[in-house]
Amino acid sequence: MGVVNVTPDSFSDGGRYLEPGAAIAHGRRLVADGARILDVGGESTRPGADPVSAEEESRRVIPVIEGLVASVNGRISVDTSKARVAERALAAGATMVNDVTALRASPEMAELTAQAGAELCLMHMIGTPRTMQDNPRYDDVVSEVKRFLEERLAFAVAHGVLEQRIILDPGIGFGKTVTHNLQLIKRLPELVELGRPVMVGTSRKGFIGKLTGRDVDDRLAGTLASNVLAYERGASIFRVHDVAPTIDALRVAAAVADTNH
Ligand code: HH2
Repeated sequence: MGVVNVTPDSFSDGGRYLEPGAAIAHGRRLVADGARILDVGGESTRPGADPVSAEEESRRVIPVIEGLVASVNGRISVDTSKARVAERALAAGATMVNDVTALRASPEMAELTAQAGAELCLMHMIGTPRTMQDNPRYDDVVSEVKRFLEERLAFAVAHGVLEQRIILDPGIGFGKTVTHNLQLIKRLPELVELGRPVMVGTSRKGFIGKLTGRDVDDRLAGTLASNVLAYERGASIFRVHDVAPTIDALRVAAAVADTNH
């Protein structure tokens, strides 16, 4: 999954693709690089980010989704927690909703997604982007994230979303310390046990910066390592900014996994 951020303030590429033409060209490039899904977002979720209105978020993402639907061969996901934005994105041709609040911000998102027959990604987060990094605590982060995702999965299914359309995501960096993120990657098989595809979004995130001492523009090697380790532990969707190198890394990891002794 390639990231298309149509925002002025995303943590790694804010402001770069705010103009629709630039965002569409970027999405087309990511698909040419091998992305099968593009995740289009109009509101940053970086720690402390300011909320955006549904009108402004739609104004950012809808023209980009329309342009990508018309010009790329791949699934289009909308990264939003707002039902009004998701509704317009689905009408414009998106076929997946990526909701970092896992339907808690807009419970009506479930029916909307169900009616459209769209895929739905449910992600774990503590609090809101404004507050999530204020001293997050867990007794056991992996069991707590697992329990949360299990409950959200049941909620979505009870509201009509087909179980086979649901993807689960531990929410790397969303209300987690470096150690929490590492535990979630290390024990990813426990989340895979829930029986749904697991997506991970480690790309360029703060924990990689803390481990390597690298600035946000220089975290590709750390990002590749985290995705290969997540792949080995059963992740199947990798949300990244740098698609071509990620595909190379995963090809090598897959070849090792598939080789005969
Ligand atoms: N991470 C970000 C945004 N959306 N969605 C899911 N499901 N999982 C993630 O890990 C995830 C996500 C943060 O990355 P980015 O979009 O680059 O930054 P920003 O939120 O600042 O726009």
